[in-house]
Amino acid sequence: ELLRIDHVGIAVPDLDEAIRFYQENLGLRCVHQETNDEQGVREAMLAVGDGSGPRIQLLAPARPDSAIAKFLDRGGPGLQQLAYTVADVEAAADALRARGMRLLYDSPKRGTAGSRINFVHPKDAGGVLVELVEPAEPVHRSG
Ligand code: CMX
Repeated sequence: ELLRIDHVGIAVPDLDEAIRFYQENLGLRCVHQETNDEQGVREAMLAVGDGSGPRIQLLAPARPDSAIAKFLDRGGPGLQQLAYTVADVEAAADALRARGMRLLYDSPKRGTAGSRINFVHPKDAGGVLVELVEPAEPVHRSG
């Protein structure tokens, strides 16, 4: 069950430059930054407006063999993924597998801020890389 949009991920070549661009030109606010070694990314989460809605995630490659480096090599910067919040990433992945979609990982990996994540292959989701995010904090279903 997909509860809401968690974030939209945008691949960028230079994280600091992209944060500056979004802050100065679009008025977004950087609320979190980290490096995820397993995913090979440097990333930032940006809040829009009052911050209650989905975030914009900026993703820059931390190594040349990473998924983001490959994405940038292929088509340059741009929208890379659409991420949904789920309460239980294993259950959500199982449900999508049962509907014939390929999940990229057999078991969840670590995402932003201690979340647990998996992805649907873009070829099985209409050309969109779909991420499932189970936040570290339990999810409130009412929002
Ligand atoms: N969105 C849409 N389509 C995509 C895509 C994307 N982000 N990435 C690749 N594709 C398409 C390619 O254009 C290609 O299509 P064609 O065959 O028509 O040319 C096809 O998918 C390639 O598929 P592939 O060879 O199986 O896979 P790639 O080596 O290109 O890698 C993917 C794609 C999705 C498997 C890889 O990017 C991946 O493992 N992603 C998950 C991890 C990730 O994205 N990490 C960074 C974010 C970390 C985070 O969110 O915390």
